Amino acid sequence: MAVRILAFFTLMMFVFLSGCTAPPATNNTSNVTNNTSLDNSSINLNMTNVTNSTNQTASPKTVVVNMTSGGFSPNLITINSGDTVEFFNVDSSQHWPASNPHPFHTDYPGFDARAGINKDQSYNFTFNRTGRWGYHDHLNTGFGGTIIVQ
Ligand SMILES: [Cu+2]
Repeated sequence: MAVRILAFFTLMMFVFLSGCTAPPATNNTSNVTNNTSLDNSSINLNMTNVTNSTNQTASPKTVVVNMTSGGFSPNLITINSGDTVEFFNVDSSQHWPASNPHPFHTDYPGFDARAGINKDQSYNFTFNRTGRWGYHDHLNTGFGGTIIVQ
């Protein structure tokens, strides 16, 4: 009789202990699953950002600088390498954008309209070299500007 009571007691202890330990094991498993899915969404967001910044640098753009009776407007711009600047003459007088220094235009060889630009005409130049490029109006040397190429 004492053996049967002991056996019953032992059996009940086993059921009790296994009943206590089983639920936490299940919770741990679901926590691990949740953490994994959070990591995946973080990785996906980062990949989306990389794709967007690649697209922005891959498409060159054209930025307009007006040549007015009072000089270049705007006279300071920042562009990306590969972008084009369109110098558009809105003035009745001719203007001639060219790299500094006057009169040799040697800081950025090639950046030189080589002639006066008439009203409603433009001179386009594509900047492929990074740096801070000063320029002036070869016909009105008091007018100047800066193009930062990054
Ligand atoms: Cu000049």
